[in-house]
Amino acid sequence: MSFKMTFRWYGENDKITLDYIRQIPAVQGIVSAIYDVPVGEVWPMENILKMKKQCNDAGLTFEVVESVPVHEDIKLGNANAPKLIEVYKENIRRLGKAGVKCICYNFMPVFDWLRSNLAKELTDGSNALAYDHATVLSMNPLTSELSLPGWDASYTKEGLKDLLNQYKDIDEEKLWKNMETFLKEIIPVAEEAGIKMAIHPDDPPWGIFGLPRVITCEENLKRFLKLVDSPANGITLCTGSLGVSSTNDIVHMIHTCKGRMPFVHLRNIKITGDHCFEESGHLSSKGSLDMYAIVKALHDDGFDGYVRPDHGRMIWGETGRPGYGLYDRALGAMYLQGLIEAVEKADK
Ligand code: DNO
Repeated sequence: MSFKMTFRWYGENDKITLDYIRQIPAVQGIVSAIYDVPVGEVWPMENILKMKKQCNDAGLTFEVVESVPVHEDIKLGNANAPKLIEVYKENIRRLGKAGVKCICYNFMPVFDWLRSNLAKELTDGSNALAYDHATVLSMNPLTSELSLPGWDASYTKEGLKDLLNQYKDIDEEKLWKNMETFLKEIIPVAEEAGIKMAIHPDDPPWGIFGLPRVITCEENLKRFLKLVDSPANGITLCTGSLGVSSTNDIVHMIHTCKGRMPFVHLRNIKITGDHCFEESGHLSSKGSLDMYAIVKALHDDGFDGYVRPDHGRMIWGETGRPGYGLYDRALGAMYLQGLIEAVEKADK
């Protein structure tokens, strides 16, 4: 099967259980990670196998890990990097042994995904994550009370200040260099382990707080793929991350990166102004992206990999982890599966 529909699960502490997820008809597999091991440490085999068993017992596969986080020292390329890269390699080997086929990770300095509002009310009464550039520019990461899911809550104010200081000398070119060093080490290990590495684009795809971000546009995706020209060096094509930049043409990117996208996050967004957006429902007509054209482009290029609905709105009174409720992601999975079935059958 070419499109394997998956669903993100945050492990035993996720109030959305595997029993619920298995009831979404389209979903075949789980995307998860070992969450109780600090970044930069080896994941115990026993935890990995336990997760696999939990998924399999629920009738779901466990072939995609999102994420194995990259330690800041690797992105900084400092003296600790070599030993942390060895740890990373060991995690790849272990996941390969457990049958994992794809690892999603990112190379965003300090902050992962960033939003200014975690619950913006939309016109239909649901709420969703949103980003307003002026609000973000006015925030000081050292004093802000804003707690975002992508922010590592374990940073103390001092720790964060120190980290931001270390990045003072890291411009885009240095970040590229450190990324290349990392890839040259890990990709051969991934090849051997039967794993495809899939870097997640920067979200949003522009620099923030003076920190460099490079996985942002088609030209840079091409550059990335050439750093190590192997099928094991791939991209997580996250339509919602790349799509908020009006100069990014997702369908064009899909053709450009053909064969190098083992994992796709299919999510719609609505561009609401210059560098401003909100996360809309998955349906094409609700946002700025043509989800049909995206699914069709993947199919036309012979896509073979994992997809998942991404952030959902909070609907029907649901509360919980922003972007990761059950209902809207389940609607997304079914809508996307409808598009997939249609493009596949139209070809027969
Ligand atoms: C947000 C996600 C990201 C993603 C990481 C991958 O919901 O898409 O946090 O998991 O960036 O490393």
